[in-house]
Amino acid sequence: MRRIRANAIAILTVAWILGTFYYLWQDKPRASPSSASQPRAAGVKSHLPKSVTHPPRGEPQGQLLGTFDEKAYLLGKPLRPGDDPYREHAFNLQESDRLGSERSIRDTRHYRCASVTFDPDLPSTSVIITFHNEARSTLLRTIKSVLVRSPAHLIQEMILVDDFSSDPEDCQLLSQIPKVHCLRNERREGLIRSRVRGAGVASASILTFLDSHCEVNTDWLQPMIQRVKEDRTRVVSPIIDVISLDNFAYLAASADLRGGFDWSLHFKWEQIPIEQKMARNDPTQPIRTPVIAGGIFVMDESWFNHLGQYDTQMDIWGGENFELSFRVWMCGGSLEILPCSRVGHVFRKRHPYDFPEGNALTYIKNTRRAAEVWMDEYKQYYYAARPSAQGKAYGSIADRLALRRKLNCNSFRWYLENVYPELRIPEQKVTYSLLKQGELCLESHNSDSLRLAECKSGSGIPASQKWTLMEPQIRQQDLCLAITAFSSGSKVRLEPCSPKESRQVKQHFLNEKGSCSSLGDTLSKSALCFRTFVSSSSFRIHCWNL
Ligand code: LR7
Ligand code: MN
Repeated sequence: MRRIRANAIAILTVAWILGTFYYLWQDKPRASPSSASQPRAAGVKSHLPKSVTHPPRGEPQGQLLGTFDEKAYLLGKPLRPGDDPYREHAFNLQESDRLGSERSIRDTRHYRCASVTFDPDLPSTSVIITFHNEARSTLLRTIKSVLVRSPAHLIQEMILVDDFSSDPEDCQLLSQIPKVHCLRNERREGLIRSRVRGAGVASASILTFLDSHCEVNTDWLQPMIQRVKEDRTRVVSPIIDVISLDNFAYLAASADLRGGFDWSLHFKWEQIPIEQKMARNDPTQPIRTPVIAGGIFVMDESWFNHLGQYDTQMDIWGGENFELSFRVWMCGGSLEILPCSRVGHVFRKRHPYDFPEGNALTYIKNTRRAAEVWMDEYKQYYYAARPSAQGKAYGSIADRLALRRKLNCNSFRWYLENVYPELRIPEQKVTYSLLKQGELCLESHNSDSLRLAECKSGSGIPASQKWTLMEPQIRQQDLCLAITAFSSGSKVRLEPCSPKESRQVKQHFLNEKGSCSSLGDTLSKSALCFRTFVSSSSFRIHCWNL
């Protein structure tokens, strides 16, 4: 009996010593934060717990990767001595390779997140990662971090979409990892069509999108799946931590930010409005966001399909996050950032890949499509902020307009009033126009009919002769010029403005033969001269059929 008790004490003592050593080893300081000036890095905050994330205890590491030969994969593409480590990927490849495929990172969540609980029966997700010429070490770390830091039963599969990278093996070899599938595009498609392709083969009821150079943090997945399970119309993102592109240090991002934009459709992180910040007494609560950054989010699969996936005529990179964000909000859903979910991302200063149509033109095409389909009359501010977009090709948007009609979505004005009231609307220029035919001017009569009357000038111009060009309509207060039918010679009348009414689009009135390039031109009988006063002394002239 005494011997048994002595043995038990000895075993307990050894276990205690080993435990202490493990604790001390686990808690040793990590690499110091980089000096890279990342916009969102808030530095390591004092309230953050000191713990670091580790693989779940007892998970056999060998089994996670199956037959996949990690060393051979990474050594297959070494950085050659003397090569610029930033050249190919716009981050320090040498540092990334040196780190290996897995490392401990600081748990950057607010400490209260650790006690949040989740439903025991959360549904599983398909993780979709598209990439074009991603570095092997960052891609593998993205995948491994998901496998190691997610409850295994929540990861149904990981779908890699290789967007025509130079080396097909970058992707193919990874499909030896259990749950990992690899699809390869036959030609470069860009991230938007690639994601739609990946989503098309996903078998789980929830989709999770990730960039190809991420590292997910402790319990990143459960908060997002929980919110989407409760309400499928929520589209949720984590807080996106910063992985230094120079030394790959993992830095906590501020938890007080949301996604915003300016009128040129340039994404930016911005402070949560002060009233909302004051009202936040629980740091684990979701943050409503007008737009998401775009790369890292979780969305119900049936909701993704119902809402029209993505605009697949957008190319390569850019703009799809606005299109998705406007669509989600305006068609009955919501966007949130969940502070208890953290995912690191390597932010870069340039694109390391080529754009077949050029970077600027591609961004313009994509954002123009988003503006034309979703921004109604407010797209004029987009064009004012990005004049170079005018006249650039953007393809047909008929399908997306039909989708918007089918889904019966709210107007952009609704979005501005209800979701993003902080976005300042540029001051309306008091520009008005006269619609002139010969010596006569178009004027409204008895509020809804039109006639030609003697032109007034200066301060004597009556409201009935003042017209405003609010792309794509010509307005007088809430009434718009409209053709009555789509045949030539159709009458023009005044009717209530409707952003969805294609008979009100100004292009219908355009007289292609009319030439009124200067003020003194004699106009044909059927042409109207539309003078837009840019300032008191200069104006532009357009021609129209009446
Ligand atoms: O032709 C391409 N094909 C691709 O598959 C070009 C890119 N890609 C892949 C690429 O390998 C990467 O995995 O698409 C992903 C995004 O491209 P990045 O990482 O070069 O760009 P980014 O980090 O600037 O991307 C942000 O903006 C994009 C706009 O189209 C997308 O929405 C990205 O998903 C988005 N990334 C994030 O939101 C992560 C957080 C960064 C921020 C802000
Ligand atoms: Mn990225």
